[in-house]
Amino acid sequence: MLERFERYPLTFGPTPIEALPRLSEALGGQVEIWAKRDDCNSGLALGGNKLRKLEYIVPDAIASGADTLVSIGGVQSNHTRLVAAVAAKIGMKCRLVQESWVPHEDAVYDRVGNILMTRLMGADSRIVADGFDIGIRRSWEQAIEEVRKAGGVPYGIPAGASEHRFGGLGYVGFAEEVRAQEAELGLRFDYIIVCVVTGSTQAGMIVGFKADGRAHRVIGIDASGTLDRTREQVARIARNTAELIDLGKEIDDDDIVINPDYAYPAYGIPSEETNHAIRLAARTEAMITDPVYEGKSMQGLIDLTRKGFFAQGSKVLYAHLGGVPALNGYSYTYRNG
Ligand code: 5PA
Repeated sequence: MLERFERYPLTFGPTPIEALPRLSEALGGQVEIWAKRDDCNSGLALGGNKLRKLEYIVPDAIASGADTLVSIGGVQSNHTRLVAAVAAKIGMKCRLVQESWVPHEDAVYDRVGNILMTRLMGADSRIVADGFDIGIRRSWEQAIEEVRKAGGVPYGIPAGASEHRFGGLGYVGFAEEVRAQEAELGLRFDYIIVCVVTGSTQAGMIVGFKADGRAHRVIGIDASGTLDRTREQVARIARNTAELIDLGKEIDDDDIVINPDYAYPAYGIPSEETNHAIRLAARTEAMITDPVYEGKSMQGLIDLTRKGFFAQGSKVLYAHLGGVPALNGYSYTYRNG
């Protein structure tokens, strides 16, 4: 479905799918839990889901004649870390707006993890006071303007690369990759669990799995806490992406499944249950998840399994999208494990 789109390789290739037998057992052993390890997808600054998206955006950035990538996220944004990585790798400059998305107090929050790596890679990263919002931001538009005024040639990449017209393509590719791996493994997954915030990861998967009738089996676990906006953004990106690739099928409202039950108390703040989920995945499978994104989708996976949401014998694929560096900003929370 993606042959006619140019891709600039930033990843190692298809990511591994592995069984999680000890986690499955800890949750009752009635459901088979597997993980697709997009957290291990690249040698660029620890990798993660953004690189799949950026592979389809970089050719356009290079063709535009730009010399500076301009993007936006929170202080501990994984996305801005990976835009900084890509800029370093392709020899461009990088200007980042880091908004104060998370009302979180930790002495080293703005010095460790993602932002530390971002600075190491030479990005011009500036923290601003604005709060959480997944949409197109004034501060980002201003940064683009500033680069231009200073004589640079900016290329703008919005939050999570989601509102970019090619932002959904990477995760269409994920679905194609899963289908090929299913053929090799001789199985078929009944559900895919994915964390959703700015939307293009889930939107791409919905389009990719629509092709084999499984769009509604992609269960988005909201971590934004702003469900209506996220849902609207996922729907719009999915429909635009379906049109872009000539899918030949309409994305229906029923294809978009987002569960809002695990985003509490707020974006970037883990609940007790999130922390329990992070510990369980770590102690059964040594699979590390973070308090902002994957810990919440892990919480959803655990709770839905325990509640019997997945029929006995189901095979559930947890998409691990990365995000571990942010854990360092929560060192006090996990000081005793
Ligand atoms: C992010 C996003 P989407 O934004 O595509 O819905 O993906 C959600 C998501 N898991 C899931 C991890 C590890 C993520 O980093 N991160 C954002 C960031 O700035 O890092 C875009 C919000």
